[in-house]
Amino acid sequence: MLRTLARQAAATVNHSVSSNLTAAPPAMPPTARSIKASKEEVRHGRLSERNLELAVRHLHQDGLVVVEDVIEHGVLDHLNHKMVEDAMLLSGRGENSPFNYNKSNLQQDAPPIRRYFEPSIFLNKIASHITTTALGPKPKLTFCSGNTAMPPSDEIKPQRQPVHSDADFAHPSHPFALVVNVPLINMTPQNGSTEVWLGTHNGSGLHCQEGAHGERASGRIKLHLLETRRMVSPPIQPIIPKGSIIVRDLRLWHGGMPNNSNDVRVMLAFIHFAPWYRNQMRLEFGEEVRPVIEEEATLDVRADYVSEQHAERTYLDRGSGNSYDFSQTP
Ligand SMILES: O=C(O)CCC(=O)C(=O)O
Ligand SMILES: [Fe+2]
Repeated sequence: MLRTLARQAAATVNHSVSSNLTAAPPAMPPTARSIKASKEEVRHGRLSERNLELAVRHLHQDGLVVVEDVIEHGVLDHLNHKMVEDAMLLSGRGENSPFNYNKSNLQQDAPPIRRYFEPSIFLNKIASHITTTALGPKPKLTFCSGNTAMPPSDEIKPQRQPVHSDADFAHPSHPFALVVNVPLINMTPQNGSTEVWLGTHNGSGLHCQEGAHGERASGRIKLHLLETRRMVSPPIQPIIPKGSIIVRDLRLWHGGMPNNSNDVRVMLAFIHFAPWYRNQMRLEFGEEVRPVIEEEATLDVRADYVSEQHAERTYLDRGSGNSYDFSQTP
């Protein structure tokens, strides 16, 4: 009986995926939709009603939207300088580096101390305007990290990740989490712009995946589904100008790509979970970050504080993507 119910449930979900998969092929290759924020919008930390409508529409339809001209370049450069140094250090740990799927893609946290905690990056208001509109007021911020695509070196041969969903656990079939990505430099196919499979958030779930959470290669999308989906809407590697934010549905199929440039490509990743979603992770920051976070009214930031020295000493030992738990309590 239970088995039958489970099969029926799977069939229901599969139906929406397959209708998604068998739609007529588009005349044009898909493109990531982007919006340009005006100076006014950035100053007020809010998009106009028209741009906000576009942002939520693209998120709904494609599972991804880019907003350009949101973050000032100087603050990105300051953080990038430090994170590139850190990336070299982490990468030097080889087998013990916090890599996701392969050693050319590292899980990398930003230094969680006041000197690098720039609110326009970590608590970006345009990003929150979009996520609060899509998910409801006060999304929980419980994940604050980054993905670094390493360039070729004697030790590192850049490799692509398998196409996967970061939602590698049983999850709701309606939007529950949005990833805010902030690349610290221009992101292009040459330096490993993330491959994205637009529209795959709808109807996706565990039934599309192989590799359970906790395995090194978890959340991989089944190959036959990729082949079918490719006929409808092939994957793309968008060009994302520095200063942009990307908002992506956590369920979207995607994969880190080889970085064949000479530059380390750091892309920060923050997850805004819907206010009703009972994710239990917590962030850790140095004590001097506390006043900045306590002023934050739009997001529900779940954080603990330690001395700045302790934060600085320990943040590079936090582990790879699999040490995080994006699921919710019952
Ligand atoms: O680095 C990227 O472009 C994406 C990395 C990623 O998706 C992951 O590690 O889960
Ligand atoms: Fe991922």
